Amino acid sequence: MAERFDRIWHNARLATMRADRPDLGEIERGVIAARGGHILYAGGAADFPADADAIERIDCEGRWITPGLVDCHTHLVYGGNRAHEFELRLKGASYEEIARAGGGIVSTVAATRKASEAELVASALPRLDALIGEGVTTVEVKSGYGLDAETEMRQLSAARSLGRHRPVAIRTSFLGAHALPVEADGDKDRYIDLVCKEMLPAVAKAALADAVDAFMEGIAFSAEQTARVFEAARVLGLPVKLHADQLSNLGGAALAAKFSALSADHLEHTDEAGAAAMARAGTVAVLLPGAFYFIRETQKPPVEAFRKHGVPMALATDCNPGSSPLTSLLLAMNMGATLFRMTVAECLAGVTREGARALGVLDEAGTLEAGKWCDLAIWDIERPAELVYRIGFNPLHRRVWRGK
Ligand code: DI6
Ligand code: FE
Repeated sequence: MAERFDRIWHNARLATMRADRPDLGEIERGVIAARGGHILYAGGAADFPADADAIERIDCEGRWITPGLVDCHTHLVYGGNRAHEFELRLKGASYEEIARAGGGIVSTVAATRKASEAELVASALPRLDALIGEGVTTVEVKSGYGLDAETEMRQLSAARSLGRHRPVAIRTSFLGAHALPVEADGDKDRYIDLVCKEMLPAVAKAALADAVDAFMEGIAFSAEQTARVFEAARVLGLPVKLHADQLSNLGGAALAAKFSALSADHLEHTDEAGAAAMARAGTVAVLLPGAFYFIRETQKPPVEAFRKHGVPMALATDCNPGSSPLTSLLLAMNMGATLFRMTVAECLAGVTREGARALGVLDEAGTLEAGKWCDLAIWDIERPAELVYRIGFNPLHRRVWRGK
């Protein structure tokens, strides 16, 4: 007996992004069939029954379909903004100077602590809508602007509730080790104790985080302090990620690899040994060209070493008020290509398959394959390179989340 589908998209060109196919895994005459929010078939029209039964059949008129995009690194939920710091930077101050002078992350912490959960949600929604408007269907959101248990949990809870306000999958990361709060009085070790012994267990108990992140940097935390956070995460069974080697090389990539991190992110100052360690551990390199651009970094991440060692590369917005006020994953792709010389295939994989891998959700998202969620982006383009090539133009025709 023939099965009945909820929806069939036909007359489409597919960029399946399947890892077992070359380039984009393109299918020229493609069909996607879904039921219950999942893809049941994504492949050539020739291998799909022309008379298949469906509640709705959608003629894509030759448009391209990619997997729904994945923004695997954002700080979408925060209070206030830092336009004023931007002005200071235009007068000559550097990102690190502002941070050391008590601005930077801790100024966003003050604004976030003052905001209610409803206010945090309300201010994040326009940013989320900008991402969604470009075909994003999965977004990672970090805490890290609370730096006390109560505010970190409020931030994570606001992040989770974004997924109830909009049709989008939200993954959360606890980033208590993002910066030292003012009340810690310069004592980083004691604050890390608090992160490991109080904040993280409370976050885990409330099931508010899917992963644990840290900022390992001169202006943030050391390798030893980061390792303590990762040990605590391991005890609680939570996967880890790391802001690594963004402003200097403290060996962040290697440390992330040592803890089998899902991803190491930024990586401008990573060396080849770090890349090799990541390859062995299967840790994804999440490249964030928006931050590179916005803080006018000149050291580029070692893309050639990642290629040589076979490190999967993802691309994300790093949307945050200080170093990357970016809410366009399409622009992040253009920057990945223009600034880091990533290829079109690498950029597209970076915002789909590899973004999903960096979140540990590759079994349910990131490619057009039977069994995964039916999250699609349907584009008014002639060739996939247009998604990377244009600047400030959005060719999204339709977005589908879980089959709708
Ligand atoms: N690296 C970054 O680029 C962001 N956080 C981090 O650890 C910056 C966050 C901010 O400046 O508010
Ligand atoms: Fe970040």
